[in-house]
Amino acid sequence: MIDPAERWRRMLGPGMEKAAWAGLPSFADVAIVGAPFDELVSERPGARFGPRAIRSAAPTSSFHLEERVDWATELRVIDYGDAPVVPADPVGSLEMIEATVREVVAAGATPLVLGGDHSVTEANVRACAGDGPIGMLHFDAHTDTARELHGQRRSHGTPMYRLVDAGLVDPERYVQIGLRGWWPEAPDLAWQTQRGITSFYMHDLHRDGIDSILADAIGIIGSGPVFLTVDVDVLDPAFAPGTGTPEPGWMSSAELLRAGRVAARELSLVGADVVETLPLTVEDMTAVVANRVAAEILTRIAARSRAR
Ligand SMILES: [Mn+2]
Repeated sequence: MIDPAERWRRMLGPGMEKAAWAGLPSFADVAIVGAPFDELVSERPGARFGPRAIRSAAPTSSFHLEERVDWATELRVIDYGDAPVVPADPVGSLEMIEATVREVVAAGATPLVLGGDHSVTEANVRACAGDGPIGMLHFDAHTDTARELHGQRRSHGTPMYRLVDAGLVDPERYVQIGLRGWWPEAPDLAWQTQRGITSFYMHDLHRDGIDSILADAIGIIGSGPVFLTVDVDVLDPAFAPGTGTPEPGWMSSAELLRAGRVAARELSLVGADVVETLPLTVEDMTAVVANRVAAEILTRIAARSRAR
């Protein structure tokens, strides 16, 4: 059994060592990790409550009607609990998130991280990328590739710049889907183009449809290792009102669920996250959608390992 309190003492307390019996069981295929962290948002705080809300939004069954896959019986999935974040310490908290995800990777399991604001993706990818670079499939209304936001290099608007700049994400194998709205501005977009990042805007999605866009994205990313990051603000606020920086203009829950499923089926995922869920109420609709995206990813990881 895992005792989260023990982890807090071990990772934060001076001189505290991991007990031999503690840590991640090495027999898990996938480990869920909560990253209850929102210190780096630019607008609405509250995504720290996301992991708990997504967990409590779980359906009663794990059998996928359309896929005929039961991820909970076909995969060995454990909930590894939350990373030991420290209130008001963004740098320390992100280090703790990275360290927790590293434990999962070291045990040979695939991490599925529930955020948390989007800055946690930097920690997740640092843990998953190895020597890097890896590919990335990124669903978001925003690029999150700013060099700085409000003068800050660490922000939920900068993780993708930092990951590409650090050589951990290969820009030629990095695809963004769902962009729209009012941010970022021309210089950041020029940087993206110059680095070879592929961007699909909402008008591309309207014109070509999600299946066509996904096929293009999968072709660009190829068969190498890839991290899947889903910012729920890619959904229209009509579907997911509980998020830090809502942006009207579509996409639908149906498209995102399908995208999560197809991506996890076709790509070699080394990790995934679902971020920016800011529950408005205990039974928040956004948490329900975020839970289902995570379940779609698990379903296809299960089907892939069945095929092996
Ligand atoms: Mn984002």
